[in-house]
Amino acid sequence: MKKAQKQDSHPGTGGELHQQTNADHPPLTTQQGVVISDNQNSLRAHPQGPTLLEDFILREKITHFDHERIPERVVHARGTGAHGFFELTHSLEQYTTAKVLTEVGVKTPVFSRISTVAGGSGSSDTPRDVRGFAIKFYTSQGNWDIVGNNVPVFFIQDAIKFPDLIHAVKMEPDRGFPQAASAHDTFWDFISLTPESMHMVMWIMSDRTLARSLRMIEGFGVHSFRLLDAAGHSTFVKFHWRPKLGLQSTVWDETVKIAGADPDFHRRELFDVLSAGEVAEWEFAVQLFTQAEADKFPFNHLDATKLIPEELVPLQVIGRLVLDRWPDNFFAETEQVAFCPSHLVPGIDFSNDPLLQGRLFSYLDTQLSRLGTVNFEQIPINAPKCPFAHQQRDGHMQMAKPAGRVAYEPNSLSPDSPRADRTTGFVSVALDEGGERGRVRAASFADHYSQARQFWISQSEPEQAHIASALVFELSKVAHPHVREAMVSHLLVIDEVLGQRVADGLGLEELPAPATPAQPVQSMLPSAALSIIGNAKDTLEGRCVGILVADGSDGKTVAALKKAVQAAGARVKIVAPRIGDVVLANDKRLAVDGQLAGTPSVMFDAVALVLSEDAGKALCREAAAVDFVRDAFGHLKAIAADAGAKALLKAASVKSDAGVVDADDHQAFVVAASTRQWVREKSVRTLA
Ligand code: HDE
Repeated sequence: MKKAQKQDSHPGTGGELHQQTNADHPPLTTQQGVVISDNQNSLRAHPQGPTLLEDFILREKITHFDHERIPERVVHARGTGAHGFFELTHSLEQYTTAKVLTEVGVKTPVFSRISTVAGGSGSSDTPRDVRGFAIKFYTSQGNWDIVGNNVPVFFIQDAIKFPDLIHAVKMEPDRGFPQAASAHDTFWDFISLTPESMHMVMWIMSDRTLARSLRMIEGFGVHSFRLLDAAGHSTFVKFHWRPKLGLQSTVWDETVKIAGADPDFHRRELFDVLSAGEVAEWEFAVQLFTQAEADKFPFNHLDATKLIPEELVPLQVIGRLVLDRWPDNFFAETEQVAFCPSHLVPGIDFSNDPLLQGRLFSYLDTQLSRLGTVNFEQIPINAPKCPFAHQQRDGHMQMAKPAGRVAYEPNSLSPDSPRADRTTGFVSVALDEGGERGRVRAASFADHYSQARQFWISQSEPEQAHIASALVFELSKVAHPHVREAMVSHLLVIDEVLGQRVADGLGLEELPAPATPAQPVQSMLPSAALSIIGNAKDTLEGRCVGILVADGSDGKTVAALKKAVQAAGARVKIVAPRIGDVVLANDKRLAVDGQLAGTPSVMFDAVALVLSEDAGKALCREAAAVDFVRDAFGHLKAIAADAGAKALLKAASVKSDAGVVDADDHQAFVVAASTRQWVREKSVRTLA
């Protein structure tokens, strides 16, 4: 029989340890290919004796284990990756020779890694943090990496400040904490002394940094790049990608609880949906503009603390980015993937953004220390998928076997050795860079507050309250009063009301004087693209609904709710006081996906409570059940409840509103669950 396994007792084990052998399994070998006879016992002088140094099998296994870890990324250490493709739907041939941007219909394979910035690789998925969003396009002309973020601007204007920024946000060096959190003195000290970061501060204090799902964030290349046509003419370009499921964030209290309930919340969801055959999808767009147009912008587009409002340069959708396959091996792919903004293909070029210019050096340098060898490009996840040939040789971990005696160019000894090609090769834009050198910054980089104000005035009322409250939360963790005050003086310049609200939240008795901007703050119109709520989709697609049941629940109600929710594109999980099955009122059994105490409602976008009267009453004495309902209400989620669940609603102090519906009214539940109940918020928490 195929599955039959023979159990051997082993000499020296007294028979209490058993090794399973199976004729269908391949033999276990050493790295040298020698078949191992016993993988449970090391070689010993006698049953009570010492282990022998001679045991090369033990030494090989443990030596390899000892070296399993590589340095984690200096920043962006925690990340999640997936394979997929980029499909061009609209050609940019008028602007570029890059085939990836001109060959409509071609699906270019990609690998993308989405990461947090501040925490170590073992930190949780959901701190308040910018998300790195890097994409490696394996194009037919070589690898092209967009190493972007989920926020379109950055903290600083010049790469020389990056180590200071990261040192300030990471755990403080004397104490080794906090992990993955910006709410501490050194971060806000640095920020309060860096006015150029004010625009970014607005973004990170907004709910943009509290992503509900990696499938519900935007992506931005941040810097301006150039597209080059065959004649060498260049057009500036900014890259954007927007989630098909719409933007969605969690509320702060929910975010904090998710970190405890499931530190792998984001990666688990992506794993689950990709494994179930769903995909993550973004529409991929560009903003294109010329130097002449850029000269008229009221800011410098080479300054990465600025975005180009969509009202000024509209987005053109040119394709779609789809992630559809989880990697086979996390370490080999997600950990070893090495992104470098310097990886470009012909037809695309850099701009003079001083932040980008510094990055062009940093990434290759950091990969050398992280992956340990110049040959990291040969690791399968990093190698191009198009033909490549060069004269680079040797180095640690050379995996290839380049043949022949010629490893140089020009040569006359090898007629088929590779040669440079002027017609298809990479060309840089021809620019006159005349000017006076120096450690300088353009005067046009000096306006630090206008776009911060534009961001603030573009937010809806609940979003403004979240930003003000996030600032109060973060600054209340700062022990130095002068740092808190310095931040309030910046906020007063961004918007007086914002500054006042944060000052009130911090209990400042006297308002500090507003900071003095280097340039007058420009008056700007709100931009619709900047609000999350304004860009959320009222949909249940891609979301997850939890149904709380217990023994005696009505099976028909559960089945009908499940059907309606699934028809709206969401997943359903059954939660019950214990794992296994519950016995429904009709004596049928229903499989349970999550045990109540380990599956709080923060895991879901909306919840339904289907309980018998007895179970409803019994659960009123169960803190996990009361919290399940109270949190769903407090996190502004829709709640469907049947008659038996009414007692639990009461125990959780749930007040009736548009988001609390009858379990039989599926239509009302789907509508309410497709959004958050923003109007409820004022009744459940005090915001700044
Ligand atoms: Fe990075 N950044 N960065 N960065 N960055 C790294 O490279 C750096 C910046 C971004 O999933 C490092 O492999 C400098 C902006 C992402 O593997 C390092 C500056 C943006 C990732 C590095 C910046 C990013 C990194 C650390 C200031 C958005 C993760 C480990 C000039 C446009 C990629 C590594 C992945 C990673 C340097 C600023 C995005 C040290 C010097 C702006 C998505 O090379």
